Amino acid sequence: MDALFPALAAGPDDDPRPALRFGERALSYGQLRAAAAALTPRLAGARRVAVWATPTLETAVAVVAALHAGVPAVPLNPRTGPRELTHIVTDSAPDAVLAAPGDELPAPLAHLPRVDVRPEADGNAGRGAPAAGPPVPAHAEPPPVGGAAAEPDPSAPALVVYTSGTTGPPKGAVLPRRALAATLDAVADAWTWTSEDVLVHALPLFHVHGLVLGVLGPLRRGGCLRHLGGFSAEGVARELASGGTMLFGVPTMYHRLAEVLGTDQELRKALTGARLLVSGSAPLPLPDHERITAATGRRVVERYGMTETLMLTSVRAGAEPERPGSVGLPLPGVELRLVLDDGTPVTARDGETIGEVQVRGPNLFTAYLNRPDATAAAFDGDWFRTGDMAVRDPDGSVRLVGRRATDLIKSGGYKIGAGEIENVLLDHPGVREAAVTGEPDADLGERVVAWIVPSDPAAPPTDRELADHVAAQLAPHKRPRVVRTLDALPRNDMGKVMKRALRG
Ligand code: MCA
Ligand code: AMP
Repeated sequence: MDALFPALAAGPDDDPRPALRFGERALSYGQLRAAAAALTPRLAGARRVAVWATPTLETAVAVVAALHAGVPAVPLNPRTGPRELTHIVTDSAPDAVLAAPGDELPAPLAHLPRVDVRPEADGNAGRGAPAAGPPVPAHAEPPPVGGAAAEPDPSAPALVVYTSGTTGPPKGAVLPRRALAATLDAVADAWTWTSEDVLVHALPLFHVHGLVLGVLGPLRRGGCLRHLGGFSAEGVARELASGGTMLFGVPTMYHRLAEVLGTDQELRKALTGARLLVSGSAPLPLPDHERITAATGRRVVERYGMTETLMLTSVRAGAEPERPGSVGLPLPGVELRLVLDDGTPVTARDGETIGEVQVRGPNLFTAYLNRPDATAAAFDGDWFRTGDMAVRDPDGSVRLVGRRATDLIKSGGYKIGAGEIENVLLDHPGVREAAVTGEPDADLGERVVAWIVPSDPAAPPTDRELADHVAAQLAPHKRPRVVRTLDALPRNDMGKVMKRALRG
């Protein structure tokens, strides 16, 4: 724990600065240390724990406590439907679920022992009361109750984060402690991120962007996080105008800010005054870049990463990228190459030759949980294949130009597999055939489009019915935004659906 969060070990108990603030609720470093320490004895020896990852203080405390106990945490999207949740819980087999008291947990979690997380438990004014309740079932010899867990090995798993692939259900990327430390130090170097920084964001806490960069990042620096609970331009303006120094967001959020900047004086002032605006998870379109720069004089810094690799490249704070659309240079410690289809590495930095991005470094995941086949397929020797296609400019910076797989959709910054949605649509009695594609969308980057052949052409299911069906089984961000009905799907001689022929 000390190795991951030196400030949490060293912070004086009476340092009044908040480490974490969610709305009106805040914890200082001393209080966070006490809250995590109160939970640790209950987790010690568990093989894995799930965290009901609402955008709250409880989630941050739960993850810090799990890291303290040396127990890998599996963050769960609280809006995940039963089908996907059952898969994740069966696959990751957690020994317990950590949640805020009073949060109602759905049926797929009902069999798990529950650990209530109480950040402000009585007496936690820097001391911490032991959490009530029995310890969760142990798989390893726990350390003595109340004793500090020994610092786990840097290669030990810290988090298991589920991420969608082209087909089948999401896979759990096992992220070692070393990867968290390496990526957070690398971006700190690129962004001159220090303990003085106050990060503002509204990202969900069940993905790398919001959880690793957005919560563990400030804690590793000894700085501060202010989480908005939910995204709004008003919240961003308020927090940046009152001490926030950095903003993290997905392009959809920056797009929504750009939409209102012209008329929102407060927001314009707040963004102008921020030290650093960082976008990632998907490409930030040039018109949004330009609108923000025109209104504030600030350039949004783009960085590129992946659940499996954490952060790979970034434009450095204060640097002017050579070409628009650049995601910057490989971060310290990251080795990055482009590879042609025939396996030849690209040596030219001509801004033209397109190859697949392959990477290696201390920032990488170790495996997909329970999926040695998928893990092996993801690597070319010891290079991880990202599936992203890019060119390199003469200064070495990377520009992403597309993805190898057409069956992966990025909507609102979420990665969505076409296959998982197709399988759910096919479960609907009104659907005979289904294919899912992504279409450009000014707000979401891409929107999910479902092409269906109805079982009964005279009475096709409504768009709303299908969207609700997917939202309920998987998660709301996976629901189709557009449904198109066809007599038959276009197929090639092999019977494979020709998705490139499906255009609106
Ligand atoms: C509408 N809604 C529905 C339905 N229709 N709910 C259920 N069933 C339906 N049929 C609801 C939505 O749930 C939501 O409710 C509201 O209508 C609006 O939905 P939406 O259009 O999706 O917009 P949004 O909810 O405002 O979301 C935009 C967002 C979000 C805030 C930008 O997409 C987001 O948080 N994205 C972040 C993704 C992210 O963190 N990605 C990182 C992974 P309600 O208003 O109640 O919510 S990538 C990563 O980690 C790598 C490492 C990287 O590089 O970063
Ligand atoms: P995820 O699997 O959700 O972690 O998403 C990772 C993917 O998001 C990458 O493989 C890229 O395709 C995409 N991505 C992340 N950051 C950027 C960025 N700054 N620009 C373009 N695409 C990005």
